[in-house]
Amino acid sequence: MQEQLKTVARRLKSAGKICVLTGAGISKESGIPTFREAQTGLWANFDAERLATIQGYLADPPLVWQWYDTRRVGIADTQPNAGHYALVELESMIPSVVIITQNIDGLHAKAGSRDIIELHGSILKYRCFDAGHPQSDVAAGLKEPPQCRCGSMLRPDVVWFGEALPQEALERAFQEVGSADVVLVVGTSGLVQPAASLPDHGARNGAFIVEVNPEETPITEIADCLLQGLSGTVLPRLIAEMKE
Ligand code: BV8
Repeated sequence: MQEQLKTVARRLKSAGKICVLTGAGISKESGIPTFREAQTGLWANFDAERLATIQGYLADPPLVWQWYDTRRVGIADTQPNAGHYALVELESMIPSVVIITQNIDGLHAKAGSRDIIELHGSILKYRCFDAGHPQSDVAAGLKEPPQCRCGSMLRPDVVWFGEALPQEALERAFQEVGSADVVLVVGTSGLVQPAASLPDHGARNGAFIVEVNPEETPITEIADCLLQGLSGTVLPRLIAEMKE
C-alpha cells in the first residue's frame, strides 16, 4: 500500500483538477449505514429499491415517509469523519477539486467542502409531489406526508430509482470528470447508474482513476489503482504522503 500511496500522491500533487466520486462508504465511519446495509431492523424485510421509487411512495406514502424520516433523524446528529475532512484539506492543496456525491446525507458540506455536486439530492430537503415546491422545515416524527401549501403531499428531495437525475448536476458531473487529471472513486459499490459510469468516462478522457474501498467493485477493473482500505484511514494517509 505504501508504494501505491506514493504513486497516487505524486499524481495528485501534479494535478490541476481532481474529481472525487463518493458513495455511501465514505459516510459509514460517521455511523451512517451504507445503502444496502440501511435495510436493517425495522426495514430489514423491505427492499430499498422498492421503497425508493415513485411507485413505492404512491403505494404506501406513510411507510415510505417514515422510512425517510427515520433515516433523516439518524443522519441529523452524525458528523463528518476523517475521510470527509481529508477531502476538504485536498481542496487547499490542488487548484480545482470537485466533489461529486451519490450521498444524500449532506456530510461533505458539513465538513466544509466548497464545490459539491449532489447527484441524488438531499434527505435534508423536501419538495411537493405535484409542483416541486421546495420545503425545508418539516417536523420529524410525522406518521404520514404533510401537505404543501398548494395541497400536494410532500416527498423527500432525493432521486428515486427510475427517476432522472437532476439534468444540470449530471451534465456538469460528466463534464468535470471528462476534463479531470485524477478521479478518486471513494466508497461506492459502482452498481447504481448513471453515476457508476462517471469513472469510465474519466478514464476514456485520460484521467488517472484511483479507487478507495475495502473491497473490489466493478470500478476496480477500470481503475489504475485500488487503495484497499477504509476511506477514513486511506484518505488522511494520502494527504500526509502529499506533504512529504
Ligand atoms: C435513472 C437516493 C433513468 C434515494 C439513490 C443503466 C442506465 C441508467 C439507469 C439504470 C441502468 N441500469 C439500471 C438502471 C436503473 C437504476 C439503477 O442503477 N439500478 C441499479 C440498482 C442497477 N438507476 C436509476 O434508477 C437512476 N435513474 O437512471 O433514471 C431515467 C432517465 C430519464 C428519465 C427517467 C428515468 C436513479 C438512481 C438513483 C437512486 N437513488 N439514492 C435514497 O437514498 O433513498 S441511489 C442509492 O444507492 C444511494 O444514493 C447510493 O448512491 C446508492 C448506493 O450506492 P453506494 O453509494 O455505492 O452504496 P453501497 O451501499 O452500494 O456501497 C457502499 C460501498 O462502500 C461498498 O463498495 C463498500 O465496500 C464500501 N465501503 C464500506 N465501508 C467503507 C467503504 N468504502 C470506503 N470506506 C469505508 N469505510
